[in-house]
Amino acid sequence: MAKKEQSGDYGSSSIKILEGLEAVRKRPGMYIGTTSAAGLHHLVWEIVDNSVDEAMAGFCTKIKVTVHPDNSITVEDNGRGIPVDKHPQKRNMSTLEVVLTILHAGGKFDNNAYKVSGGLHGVGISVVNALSKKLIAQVKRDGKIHEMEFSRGKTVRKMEVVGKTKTTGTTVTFWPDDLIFETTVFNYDTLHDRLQETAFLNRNLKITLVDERELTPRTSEFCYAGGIIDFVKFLNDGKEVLPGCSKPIYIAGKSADDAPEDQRGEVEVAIQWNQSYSETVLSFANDIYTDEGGMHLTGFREATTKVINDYGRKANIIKEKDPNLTGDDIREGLTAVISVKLPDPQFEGQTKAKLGSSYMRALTNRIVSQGLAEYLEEHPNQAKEILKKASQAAKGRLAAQKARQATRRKGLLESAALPGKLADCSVRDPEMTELFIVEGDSAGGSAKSARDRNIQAVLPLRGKILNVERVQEHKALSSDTITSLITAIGTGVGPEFDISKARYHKIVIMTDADVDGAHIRILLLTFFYRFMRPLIDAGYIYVAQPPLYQLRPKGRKGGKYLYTDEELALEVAKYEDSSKYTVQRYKGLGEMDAKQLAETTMEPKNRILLQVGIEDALAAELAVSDLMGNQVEKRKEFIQTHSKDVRFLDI
Ligand code: 28F
Repeated sequence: MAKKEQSGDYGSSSIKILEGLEAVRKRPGMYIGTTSAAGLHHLVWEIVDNSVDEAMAGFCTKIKVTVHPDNSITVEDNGRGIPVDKHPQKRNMSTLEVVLTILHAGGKFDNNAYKVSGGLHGVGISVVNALSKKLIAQVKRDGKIHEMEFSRGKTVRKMEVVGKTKTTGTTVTFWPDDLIFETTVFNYDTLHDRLQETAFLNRNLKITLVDERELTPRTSEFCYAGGIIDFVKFLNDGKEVLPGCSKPIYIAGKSADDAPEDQRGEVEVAIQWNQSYSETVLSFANDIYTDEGGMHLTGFREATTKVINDYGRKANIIKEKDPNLTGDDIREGLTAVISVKLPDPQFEGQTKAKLGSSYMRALTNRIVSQGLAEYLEEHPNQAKEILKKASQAAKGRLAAQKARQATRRKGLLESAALPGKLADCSVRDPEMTELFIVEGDSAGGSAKSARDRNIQAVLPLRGKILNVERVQEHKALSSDTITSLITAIGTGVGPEFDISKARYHKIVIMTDADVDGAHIRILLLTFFYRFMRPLIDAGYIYVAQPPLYQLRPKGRKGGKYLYTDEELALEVAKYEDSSKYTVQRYKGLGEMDAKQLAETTMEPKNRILLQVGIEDALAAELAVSDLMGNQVEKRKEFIQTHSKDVRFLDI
């Protein structure tokens, strides 16, 4: 017979609750992915997603996120307020306490609303509670203000009424636990970009972000009456759209009303082509960015390719004898946002960012086909522009095929001759070998003499490399620099890319520490991101860290190498005055002699390489298509270099 639950005593359910939250604290990565900055920000997404669920259910119109000076965060919504009555299943606990202390207790609010789930699919507020050294929840409901306080998931203050109110809503303030997180400092841009995206995906929802950490608080407000139409306009901001196509195409639909629960869904899509050559199609399922696409994206692609080819043939723009336009031709220059909502989405893929619910393929296909066909019929001028753009893309594709064949042929003809500039290494096993990409011949010279010629190859690049984001593929393939990179790396590009053919498993970008070097690094990263993305995902791409300074004590030869301004400040602080030392600032790799370059930047035993990874796929996608497009002035490092500062100690 189950022991009678006494409130306050440690009945079985309280122990279970503690075990649940202990499990979260023992393996936080299982619930929020990492305990790095990304995991820290997941805490915010979990809380905000609950408010968004309340908005989707139709009861919340405003969400406010405040970063306080101590890096605690408050999220406040004007929804109904988490119920405070006794929970139906857990008799001696309020629903509020259940939601805050029992894993996955959020549950679906009512079955006709969709539950937005956070990046890791809705682990719920209780996880945030477990990973916060303090959390205060406040509910305004039934004219009263109710409050509870927790520490690391444990209740420190039972629910009490602390005041009266005429409004309703839920407010959660939490202090991330520095025993758990590598960093507890929130990043304004990360919060800004994600909250803006959430506002785009939930039209008319007003989201405010306030950062109190500066003397004058910094506020951003997002509210988009156009929803994903405004999202596409934002993505195309600064880009030239097709003539007469200033208004994105908007298509929306849902499953039949009598569809069974496991076949229900809503689809909305906004589409607008620009004159660029790259495609930016962002797909979401229940507001989760599906970086690996899935059934909704497949349905979208099938529909657009078929409808545009059918229209082209019917309007005799595509001639009888012409082959069909391919999906790539049609999507060149396409910016689109696909947002689907479904009751119980199935996610797949290694980062669980691929929609597996197979019925969404047909549903998305049906809705987009119908909507796009109608649009083309009603807008013949825009239809002509879209077909024209796609036909130009087809010509470019055929030219790229020829250029790739030429690259291959050139390679074959000159017996796979490697680019003249490449100083290759003698070891053939790619697991062991490294390719250093350096800018210009002077750095190339010192790198060639500094390297270990058994396992280290050097490819000097002359001058700026082409910004591949802004040209068609065949143009990129006609640049010597790009083709020398492709030939040296050996994997091929685009459809022929084969990572097993990589000639090195470490490809190190070693550019000067100045603005020019940063620019070359960005262009190289754009090239790898657009043409050899699997190399980044596999962790083959690195950035070398040459020293910025050498501090030499007076009258002594040699000295200490310093890699950051902070390191310099710490070293200088050790001297009572500056007459006791000199500092050399390295502006370019060419200023170091071979020995210095070897021991500071190239020798595996004590160099520092930063591995390049895509920590936030959406941020990288937006950055590349936005920053690397024709907005020349907005250049900034876009792919997260894991500042692991991992010294590769070759054991
Ligand atoms: C700052 C974070 O968490 N807002 C929330 C609600 C509203 C309801 C609710 C939440 C447990 C399983 C029902 C109110 N009235 N902001 C938030 N607002 N949870 S979380 O219910 C959760 C219960 O289902 C709510 C009527 N129905 C639902």
